[in-house]
Amino acid sequence: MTERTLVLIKPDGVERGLTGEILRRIEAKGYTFAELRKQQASAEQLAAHYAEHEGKPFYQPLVDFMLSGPVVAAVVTGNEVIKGFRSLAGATDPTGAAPGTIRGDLGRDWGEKVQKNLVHGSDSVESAEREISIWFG
Ligand code: RTP
Ligand code: MG
Repeated sequence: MTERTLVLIKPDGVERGLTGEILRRIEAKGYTFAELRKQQASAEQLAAHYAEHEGKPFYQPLVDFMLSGPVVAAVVTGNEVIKGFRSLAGATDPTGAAPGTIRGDLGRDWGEKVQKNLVHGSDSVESAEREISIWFG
């Protein structure tokens, strides 16, 4: 089924010059960019985006990290793209993420309070619609 998902290239990915490499992998997989925009996230956007994590120990370090530089936000479309992009991204912890994935090939654990794992992808149809409205209105 054709779906859309919200992908973020997090500040570590933009800062390390990996935007092109990450977008290339998504496009090479056969997905399409319906929207694509580099932007500085606002505190309000991040509070909404990460509401499910409020109260967890990594919440404030995560928000601070996401505010530390620009992100690239994209609406990506394709058949089963929600699951497919998370498969491309790999496991949350870049140290354990499988080689061949974005996090496995390009990410590592920096020993910091939050996992700087390069990308975000929505985890369900409901999350995708909610997150797309946060980032693209
Ligand atoms: P995402 O939402 O970014 O696509 O990643 P995910 O589903 O794999 O991970 P999730 O559990 O939703 O966590 C959101 C983001 O919080 C950071 N995190 N750091 N213990 C830690 O250091 C830790 N745990 C989570 C990561 O940036 C993760 O992607
Ligand atoms: Mg998540």
